[in-house]
Amino acid sequence: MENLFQPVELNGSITLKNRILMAPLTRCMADDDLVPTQAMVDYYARRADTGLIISEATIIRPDGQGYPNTPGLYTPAQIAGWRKVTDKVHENGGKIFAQLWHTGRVAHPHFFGGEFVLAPSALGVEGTVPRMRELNYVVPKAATKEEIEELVADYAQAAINALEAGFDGIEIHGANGYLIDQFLHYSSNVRDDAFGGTPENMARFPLAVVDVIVDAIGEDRTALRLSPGAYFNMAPDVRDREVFDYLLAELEKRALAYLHVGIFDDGMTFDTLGGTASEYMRARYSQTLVGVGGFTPETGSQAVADGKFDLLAIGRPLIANPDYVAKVKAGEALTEYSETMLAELV
Ligand code: FNR
Ligand code: 8K6
Repeated sequence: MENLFQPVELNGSITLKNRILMAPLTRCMADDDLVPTQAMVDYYARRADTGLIISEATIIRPDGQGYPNTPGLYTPAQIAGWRKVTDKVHENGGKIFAQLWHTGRVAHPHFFGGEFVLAPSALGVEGTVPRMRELNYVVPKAATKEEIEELVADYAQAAINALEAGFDGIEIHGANGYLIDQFLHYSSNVRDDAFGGTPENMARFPLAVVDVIVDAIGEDRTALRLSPGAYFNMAPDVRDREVFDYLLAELEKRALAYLHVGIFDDGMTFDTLGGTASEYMRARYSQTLVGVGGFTPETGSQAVADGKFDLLAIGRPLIANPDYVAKVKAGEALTEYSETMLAELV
């Protein structure tokens, strides 16, 4: 597993001390103003021996919220709260990116006192907000061109706020059926304007977000997570693959910090992709790729050795083992994750 412990440069710029990343993990533990708490400072600080921490998904503005107590990055108090997290992580020798989030059609007006939620098209999902079973998802309002422009600008502002809060960079949450992913799939995007109908149009909003953030904070500080296989809050469509083919070719022309596979289990194969999500992305993207989803240190190390991806993100095992990196280095047994661990920040 030596290869996991070698330092690595993110596209020639930011140097990480090892190849083990903390995957973004929503914990719903921010305070009622969506400000990070002291418990969150301690939780992240304990994991600073990973090569890079990716924060839990953090909303860019109020109408992006789809879960209780998820942190934000749009008020001075939220920025100040995150500053405490990033300072401690840096003090402990770590690096941390903020994952920027808007949940689109799985946002809920309950959280922000609004009248509607925005999405590419007025197509809702069945079901209820997790942990809030009384709240049914609503049918979203199709965003107007002006609303799309505002969203792009708000992503840029959140990225600027992230740097002000001391983050080393940002990862755009373009995965798991949230707003950006909703533009990229035919089952959630039936627009007939410049943002729908063709791969180029469906990739327009995601690429506009990437480019406005690159302009604001630099490509070496900008990363993106994508779920080409629709599997969460999303129904697959055979045509989706062309959209991701186009998007990945466009991303290959840029020099982002990294691209990240958004998946819970990278053992899943998708008929629409002709294999796993990481295989599909690796075949189309030659720069720094982060793999994730069901890996152990052994299988992750092997995948890196085989060139399947360059960096390994670890999610649930890092909830169960704050000292994951030290344990793996020392060859100690890892504590097994269980969902009951989500009740508390350790
Ligand atoms: C997640 N995951 C996730 N992904 C993401 O992009 N943003 C997020 O905020 C979250 N939140 C989240 C919370 C919890 C409790 C879990 C279990 C997962 C997905 C996560 O980053 C990762 O892709 C999966 O957990 C798979 O990796 P592991 O856990 O098998 O190493
Ligand atoms: C990004 C927000 C996440 C909020 C908490 C999620 C808790 C997830 C628990 C893990 C199990 C999810 C499996 C979903 C994937 C289905 C694959 C067929």
